[in-house]
Amino acid sequence: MRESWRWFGPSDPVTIDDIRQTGATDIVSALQGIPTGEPWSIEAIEKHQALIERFETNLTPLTWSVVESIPVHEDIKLARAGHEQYVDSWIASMENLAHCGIKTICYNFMPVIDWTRTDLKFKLPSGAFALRFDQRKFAAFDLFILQRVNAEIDYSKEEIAEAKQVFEQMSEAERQQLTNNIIAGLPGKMTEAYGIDDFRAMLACYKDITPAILRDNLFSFLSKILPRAEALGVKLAIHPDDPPRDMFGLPRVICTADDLELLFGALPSPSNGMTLCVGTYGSRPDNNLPAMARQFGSRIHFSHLRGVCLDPKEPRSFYEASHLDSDINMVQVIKELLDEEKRRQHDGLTNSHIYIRPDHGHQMMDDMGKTVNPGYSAIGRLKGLAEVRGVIRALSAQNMEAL
Ligand code: DNO
Repeated sequence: MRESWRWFGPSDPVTIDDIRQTGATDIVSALQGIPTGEPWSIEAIEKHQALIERFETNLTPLTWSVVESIPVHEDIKLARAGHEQYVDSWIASMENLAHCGIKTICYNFMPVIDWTRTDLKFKLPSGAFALRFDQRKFAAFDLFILQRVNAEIDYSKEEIAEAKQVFEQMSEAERQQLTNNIIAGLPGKMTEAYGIDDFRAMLACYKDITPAILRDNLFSFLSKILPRAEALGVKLAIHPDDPPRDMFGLPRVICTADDLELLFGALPSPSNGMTLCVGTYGSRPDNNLPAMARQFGSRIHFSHLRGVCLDPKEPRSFYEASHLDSDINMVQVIKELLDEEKRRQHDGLTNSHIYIRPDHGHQMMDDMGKTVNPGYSAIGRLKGLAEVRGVIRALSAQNMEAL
């Protein structure tokens, strides 16, 4: 298992020297300043790499090993005329990254929006803040702030009444905050930030795109990039749709084990892999995470370790819990990943390790007064990493004894 840590570049309040102290060995990063659809040049990649891999004797080295993410242009998702130029750019970025030795690439295929939360400061009983997705607030936004055309079709009468009540109880500032959280974006998102009119216009572009069409467009994109990825030894790791279900009438096609079976069945290339985002898949009660880790073991190149607690009364709502204390059996998930690594070693595979990172953490202690990237403050992630590291060490020691 290789412990990695996401770094958002020089503007990230958590610096590379801070990260060095966490004990993580690998960095997950991206060139976020480059507009979607433009290729990442070797020069730009090397410049970023030099910030991370700065060599100084007596300093523990860090390596930029995983890209999260190369964004996929909306024209590719829509298979619009002329989208091939964006596929070529994506391939060029991948080739240039491989040239610089970076061969694990996370990406996603969520239309219009990336990961979505309604609350960025949900207060836990401990006093720390967590990220939360509240289905009722989401519905209030969709129906009464965005006023999406035909949105009512997606909700029951009771849900609409409840959302109305939520909307009416919100202050103007709270409505604005909710709007920003949902459409202006969270750190690391791979889609544009929108104003409300642009957002409506983007949603309209997808009005005739069914899940089957979006899936075809994903498969067609992959059929163009996988042969090159395979030749370069690049491992692609698709990130699930977060939350894992259709939203705003937009189709989302990487949400469940069935979706993954379709993906790997259609395109069995060994480069066609996944990010096991435990928290994302785990925000659906019908996803069994340890079982998925086992079933798709050989496809997992990267894993976000994080847990969620679902609201028992409304299982589409959840908050991000402590890494080991959530609705998901994290110890069992980690055990499955370690077993997969053992299988790879047994089969003589050179790249047997799986990159893991503590995905999100609570905003706590000293970080509470600081400006942080929501979900990406230092102390909460450090706690998460330390907890999962303990599990990894304990399980690995047990494995050694069993030999
Ligand atoms: C959130 C992340 C997402 C993810 C992208 C992957 O914390 O999991 O931003 O990086 O969706 O492409």
